[in-house]
Amino acid sequence: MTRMTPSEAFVETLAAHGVKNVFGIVGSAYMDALDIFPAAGIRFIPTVHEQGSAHMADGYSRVSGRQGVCIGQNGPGITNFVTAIAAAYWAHSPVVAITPETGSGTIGLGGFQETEQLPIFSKITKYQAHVTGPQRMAELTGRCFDMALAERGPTQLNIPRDHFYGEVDVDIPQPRFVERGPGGEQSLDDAAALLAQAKFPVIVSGGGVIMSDGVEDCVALAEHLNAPVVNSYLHNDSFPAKHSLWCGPLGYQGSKAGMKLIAQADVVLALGTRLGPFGTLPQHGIDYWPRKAKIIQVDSDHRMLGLVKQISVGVCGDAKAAAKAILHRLGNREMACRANADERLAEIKRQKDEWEAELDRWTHEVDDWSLQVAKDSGLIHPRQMLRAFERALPENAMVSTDIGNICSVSNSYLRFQHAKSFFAAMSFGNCGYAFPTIIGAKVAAPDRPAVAYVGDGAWGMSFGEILTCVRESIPVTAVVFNNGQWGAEKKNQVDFYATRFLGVNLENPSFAGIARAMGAEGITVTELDQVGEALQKACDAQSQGKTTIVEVMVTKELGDPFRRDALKKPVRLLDKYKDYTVA
Ligand SMILES: Cc1ncc(C[n+]2csc(CCOP(=O)(O)OP(=O)(O)O)c2C)c(N)n1
Ligand SMILES: [Mg+2]
Repeated sequence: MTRMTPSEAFVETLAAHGVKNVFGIVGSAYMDALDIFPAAGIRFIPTVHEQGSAHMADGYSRVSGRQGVCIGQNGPGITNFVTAIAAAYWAHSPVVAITPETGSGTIGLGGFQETEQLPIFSKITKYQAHVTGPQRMAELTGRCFDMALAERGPTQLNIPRDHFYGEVDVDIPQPRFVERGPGGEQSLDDAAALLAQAKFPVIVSGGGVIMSDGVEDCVALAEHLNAPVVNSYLHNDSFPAKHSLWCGPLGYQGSKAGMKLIAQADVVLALGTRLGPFGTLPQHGIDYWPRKAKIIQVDSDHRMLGLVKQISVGVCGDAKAAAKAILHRLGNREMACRANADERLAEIKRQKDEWEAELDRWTHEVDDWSLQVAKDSGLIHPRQMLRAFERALPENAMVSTDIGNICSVSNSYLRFQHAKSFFAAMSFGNCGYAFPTIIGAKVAAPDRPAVAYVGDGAWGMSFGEILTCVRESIPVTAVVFNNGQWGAEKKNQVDFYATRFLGVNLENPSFAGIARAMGAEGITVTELDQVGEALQKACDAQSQGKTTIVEVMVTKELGDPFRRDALKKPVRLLDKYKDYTVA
């Protein structure tokens, strides 16, 4: 054991766990530890808002596969983390939120910046540690790091601020990696038996495939089965889009080809996916989930097995290891799907060609309201812009997307060749996710082009972090779709509230102008043929350390809504409100 201060024990444990970057805003609560970050080889990246810090930690972790770290001042600095930690929870991101707390000697007296910090995060973390005294600083710091990776989600390290001071004798804990296996023998045998009999097997490749670095194994298994592969919702980078078996994402604004193919499945292998409810709802009017098919679900969290969809076989295992083990079991076995392989391959091609042709034709929305607002606007349709950006994106780009109508529609147009390239706001669905997340991703992968897609409403929530890009030389590109509205919510007022618009129209300044005033580059795109050059210029500028905001002016038309399933036509019983029904 070595004698050191608890601050030293804390910082040494961060270093032992490979921490190179910590996102946060300074605060007296942990300044004693912060002071020695540089000597431990840790870069402190100050942000504009703690929500940004935690999203950056999320983006960092999603690219690197390592823990992302954020820290802030007790009380308000920590409550500012909440939304982003909830987002990281649903993205399965191993974020360690370090939350210095009010001093242990005065807690409960209602002093300065005091709130109980553990209950707030109890439902959005996988593990919480409270440092009960200086002696346990190193141990619990190490445990939070190990737990974040092992449990695939955020953990909280809560440290009463007085515990940074003093002297302790400690051994610095080294990282403990938990090796995951493929799952139980019996369930893997059962899975292989079902696949061997399948006449129309389909694979759903989920986030677990990405997190386990299992894409190659998923490809090998798909090729053995000649099975179409669909991406689970917002995991478009879980299978290479150029592969002939790739059929695109399920879920909101996903691929009709993928949906029509999975609808024909007699056996589905759901690999590394919890089959989240939002990602498997009917879309484009297609109720594609094959209720009669046998479902094999592989997830490393046993609580996800059979949670949302009925399954025939549940494998509690790592997606990569399970794919390997299943392929090994299929080895030289007789496969029912061999007999009709040519037909199925032809069907895959037919469905994909049809969907691509439809996307090519589908340049604008065709509902009455959309046609009306787009008619004389002189602006470009969002779908056309999205198609143009799809073509212009560099192949190794990382893309984050926000929550909004245009960002959601982009799901049809985002294709990736490599895993760890797509960072959508996942099931928590908070506006303001994409921009700080791509900043964190860029810190983890500085050589890759980093692009965020953001709606103008969500941009208002998050553009402050341009200052972080400029001050800290973290060059990224944000594509801001300016339609002058909180479009996704406006769509509900179009569909359900007889176009009684309330709180959805936005008066915007020039976002390109604001970017320039903040020290970044700003480009305004009004024409389709400007997209390629603007994105190229913005990505090139990243190699010169410059952040660029590409503001894209588009019509107000709106694609299908998120939640038709969750809204009802308004009913009013009181006279006073009788006009507030459907026109
Ligand atoms: C933090 C947060 N607040 C509110 C919402 C509800 N919401 C979902 S989409 C949306 C509109 C997004 O507007 P914008 O970013 O302009 O994108 P657009 O829909 O216009 O493409 C809103 C307000 C949310 N998801 N997250
Ligand atoms: Mg908008």
